[in-house]
Amino acid sequence: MVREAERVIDLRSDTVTQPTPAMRRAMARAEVGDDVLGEDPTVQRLESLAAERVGKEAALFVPSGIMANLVSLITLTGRHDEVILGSESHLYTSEVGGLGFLGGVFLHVLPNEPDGTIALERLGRAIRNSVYTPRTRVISLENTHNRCSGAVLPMSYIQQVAELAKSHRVWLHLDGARLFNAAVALGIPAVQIAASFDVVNFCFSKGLCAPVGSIVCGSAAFIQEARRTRRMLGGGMRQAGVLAAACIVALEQMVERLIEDHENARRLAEGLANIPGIVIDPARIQTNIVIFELAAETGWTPAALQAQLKQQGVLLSLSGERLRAVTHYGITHRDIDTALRIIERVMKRG
Ligand code: TLP
Repeated sequence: MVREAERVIDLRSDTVTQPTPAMRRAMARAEVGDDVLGEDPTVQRLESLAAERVGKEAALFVPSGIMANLVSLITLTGRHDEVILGSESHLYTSEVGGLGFLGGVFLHVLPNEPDGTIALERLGRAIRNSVYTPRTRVISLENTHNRCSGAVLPMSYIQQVAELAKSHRVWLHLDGARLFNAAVALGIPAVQIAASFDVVNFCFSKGLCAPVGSIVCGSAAFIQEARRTRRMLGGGMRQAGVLAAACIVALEQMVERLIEDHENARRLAEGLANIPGIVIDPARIQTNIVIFELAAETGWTPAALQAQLKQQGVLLSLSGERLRAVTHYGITHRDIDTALRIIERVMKRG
């Protein structure tokens, strides 16, 4: 088979993005100090900018999204406590069970609906605090929802969960690894989404293109405690300003353009829907993650198709038993059309 892609079209994740030239310049120039001693001015600038963007008092820079989740949830919980979270959440499916292992926290898992929500009645029934049970301390939501094809949680749903959490004196946490994708898709500032949550994490190193870094945002008292948790986990960084400088550029320059990734994802989903044997409802694609299935009669398994496409220069990832394509900075309309042509051609041969 003749290879059509002139270069590799890497749709495995938005984590594969390279830092932009503006980021590299900012990194080279960054003023730095020892951040564990509280002396890195660039990290401090990033933390106040991030806190402001989500309307919280303070923020804490951490190396990764997984550490952001760990720092947040370990800080909010103690012994005998549990966190309620979704069966499809990244926290439950992809973080090596670290919250249980490192935090000694019980993970109370409820089924995610296909739109990334957890049914409200189910949540209401699950909250518990008796002598027989762990004590529910936190509800954790994910927005956008990775394994639910980048679904954006409806604002009305978030508000209802927040009321429920408040009435039971339970904290509400957001794994907002792709919070800005949700905000851009809804056409509202991120602060509006974040307002319902006590603690919000987001990542700079996904669609926003920074090389490294995530952040935890919350009240000043919470962040003070979170700083201890980060240190305990070994996440205190020294001259981290070189990284924070890129994250500042990410926040200032890379948010608005996420709309292009969403358009490309929709274009991809619509094209995939026209390929015989691919099962996808393009109307469900709201952001930059496109998850699809293969009809059994095609004879293709997701892993086999993934391997064949790789040989043709199109890289996809697996999301459970399904295939996943993620659009991001550097992926153009043209790449999407090329990828679609290659997928159609490869599948015909199967
Ligand atoms: N997600 C990665 C993989 O781990 C699957 C990806 O390619 O999508 N929360 C959410 C919702 C995430 O999607 C991810 C990463 C994380 C947390 C963890 O972030 P990192 O990788 O920075 O620790």
